[in-house]
Amino acid sequence: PKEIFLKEYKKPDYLFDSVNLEFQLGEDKTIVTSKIAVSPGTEGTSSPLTLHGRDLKLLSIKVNGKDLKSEDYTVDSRHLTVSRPPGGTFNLEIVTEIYPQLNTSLEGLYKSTGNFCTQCEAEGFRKITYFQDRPDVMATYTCRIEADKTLYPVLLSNGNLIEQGDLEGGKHYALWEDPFKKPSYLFALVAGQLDCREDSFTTCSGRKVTLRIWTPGQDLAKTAHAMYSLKAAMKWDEEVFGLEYDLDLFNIVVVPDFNMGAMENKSLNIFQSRLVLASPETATDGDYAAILGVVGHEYFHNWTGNRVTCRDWFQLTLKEGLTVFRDQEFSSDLGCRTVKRIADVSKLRTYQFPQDAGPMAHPIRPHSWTIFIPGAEVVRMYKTMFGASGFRKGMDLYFQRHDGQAVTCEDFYAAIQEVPPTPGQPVKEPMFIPIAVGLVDSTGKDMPLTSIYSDGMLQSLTSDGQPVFTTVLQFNKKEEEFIFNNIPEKPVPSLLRGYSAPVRLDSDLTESDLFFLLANDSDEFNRWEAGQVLSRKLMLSLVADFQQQKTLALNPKFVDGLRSILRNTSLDKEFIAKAITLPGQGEIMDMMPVADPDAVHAVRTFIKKELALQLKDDLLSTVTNNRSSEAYTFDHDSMARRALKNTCLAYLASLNEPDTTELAFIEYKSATNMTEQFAALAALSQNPGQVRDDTLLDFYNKWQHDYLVVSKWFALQATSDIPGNVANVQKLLGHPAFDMRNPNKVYSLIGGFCGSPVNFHAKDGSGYKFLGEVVLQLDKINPQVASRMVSAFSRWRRYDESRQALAKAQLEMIVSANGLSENVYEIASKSLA
Ligand code: DPP
Ligand code: ZN
Repeated sequence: PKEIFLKEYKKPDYLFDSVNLEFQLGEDKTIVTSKIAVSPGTEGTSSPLTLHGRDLKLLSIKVNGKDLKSEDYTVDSRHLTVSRPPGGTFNLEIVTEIYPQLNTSLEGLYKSTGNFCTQCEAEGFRKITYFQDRPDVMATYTCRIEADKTLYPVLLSNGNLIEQGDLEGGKHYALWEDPFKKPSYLFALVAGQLDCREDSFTTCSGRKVTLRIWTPGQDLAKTAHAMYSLKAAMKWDEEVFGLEYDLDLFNIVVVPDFNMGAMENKSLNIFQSRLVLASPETATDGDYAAILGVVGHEYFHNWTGNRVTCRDWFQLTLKEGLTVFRDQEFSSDLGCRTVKRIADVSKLRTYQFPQDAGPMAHPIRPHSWTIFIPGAEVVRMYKTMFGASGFRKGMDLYFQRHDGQAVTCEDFYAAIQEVPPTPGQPVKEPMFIPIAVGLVDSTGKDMPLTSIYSDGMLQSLTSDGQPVFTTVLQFNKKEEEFIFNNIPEKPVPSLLRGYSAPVRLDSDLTESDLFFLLANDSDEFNRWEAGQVLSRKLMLSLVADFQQQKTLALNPKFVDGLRSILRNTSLDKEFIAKAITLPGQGEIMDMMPVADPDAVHAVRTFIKKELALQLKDDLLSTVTNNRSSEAYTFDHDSMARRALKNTCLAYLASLNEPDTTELAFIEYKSATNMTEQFAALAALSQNPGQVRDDTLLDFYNKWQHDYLVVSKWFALQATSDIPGNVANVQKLLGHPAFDMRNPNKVYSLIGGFCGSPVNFHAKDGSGYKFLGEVVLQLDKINPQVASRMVSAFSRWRRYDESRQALAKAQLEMIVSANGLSENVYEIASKSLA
């Protein structure tokens, strides 16, 4: 397969001014009629018109109402080319036949549990009809849907409902019109038996918007939190960015089978179930937070992605980086900023492959698109450099210039940078790395900062005579010196506050500096980070000991440091939970020249148990003091309480002593919400044995009717570190509740397994063999999902020679398989290259 490179960008030869679609949805086939008003592009008016298309049966093609003669067009498995289009504007009418019932790739039009739905990003629209399926072709659309009224009472598409009515033969129709120009990847259609929760939101200019969340009736009660999230997002975007919703209707549809987390189709967002449906009994705090973030994310795309879209897929970060940044800010404003930042930075650090179908994951091909830039971090640096109001002015200018256009990342940066710097904040070009710094005195207080020398210039840091306590140093060169003036004593520097730039920081801070920052830094993020740096150093040195078969021993200062955090009642409870959590195994392996999963696992387990032993009394009292009999609420304080309690319980249960097991069991039995019930189950299932098996079975029996909870149950077992877990996961593939066609279940069970280092990287290669076989099976069903799974192999060179050979053999087996999809071939072959 040929890769597409950025430098090959060429404007489209033809423009599509309007697109009128008609769908006749049927039980074994669907007929799609597409009428397009075409006009010549700025270049090449006499060129052939080439349209993309896949898995389509062409029934007819007309130009200006007349059937095209067979010598006037060609069709192959990827394209339809009209050899000599008439000069000037013309009408093109194409009729195709498609088979949504057979479409297990979940791209284009397909059926999910009896309902029709679409997924067109990135290149799904070409599986519906022949089209210039690229984001810089923007058109207004109408969509007429015809279907059986009993089977598909609800018919939805983008924009406004213009007309609906009954037809002969038990059918009915609906006609939708979207007044905003959009690329084909934002087209959506839904038809089926759905009920809705309805609410409304009045925008800042007084427009009343109807909000509907559609799902099968039995799940309606579980949509309250998503509706709350949507209204909060609409309000936040007005307040923070001055961005108002632009239509009278906003729909969200829930589908159980969906490749991605969710999709921002204009006014008709489609979500996989777990990112909408929640009740205290069935969803965890993590699920509630994910729903808030993703509902916000998709809504925010209405401006960053839809009104202003990407010129081509190399610009993906233009919409995704910016929109992730926006949803992170939204969640921070509604919850706790420090805790959210810690969670996002951890995600950034442990990002291995997108087992999570969240908005950060972009498994789209061709992969030369997705050179992963942590786009949100780049946007965040701009905000740090220009300040909130400068950044906002830049954003305003961006929308003012580019509304209705398909643009590039450069267009975005140009708008943001054009805004003049605020007085007292001279801006240097090019500005790359903003490092936020504070200096902490010996009593633990921030020193007032008044001025610095840099580049031989004296720069005042005070504004209105008020000293600052954190300043942003802008690094432009390989080496730079900053001299702080008027510093009365030797400070401990607090560097990269709030993780102001996505860099790996090496410093000569001593161990005692780090313990001091852990205990004192006013920047909570850096307080957490000091603990993480200490943990990473500790883990790496113990890994070396383990590899040399030395006895492992824990530094008592480390235990004391964590104890004082645990006892500090002035700290936020969720912060404490994060601060006493060790870095993940992947993070430590990343820091080793040759990743050694066995050593890292042994060391992490050792430290966990040792901490549990030495802090047992504190952990026990924290668990008991953080019980609550109040009904579940989604607010930061309650979530923080549960997070702290659950973290302590996991430590305790790792001891595998009768009293700690009993405690976890009591928590499991008495829990009244999924957050605590699931955490107790997870705590118990750390230790192989009868209690583990019985509790897992009990949980399944309790929740087998709820496929989202069952997915959690799969994930918990899949990610387990218990020895020889591959056999168990293999067995679960055959479990009646597992279904290879449902991406969420695949991500839970197979993705979960690959994300857990000890068993996936089992020395005997059993984990690799398992994945190799599953990928081939999965590829026949859903190439996009299969390609996500195969990417677990992509870092095989990081391991020892014997593991390398085993993983390589699987990759070679995959690339040589017959009938392999391009998606999987691309990732597997690139991994081998
Ligand atoms: N465009 C989609 C989203 O942002 C991709 N998952 O959610
Ligand atoms: Zn997105």
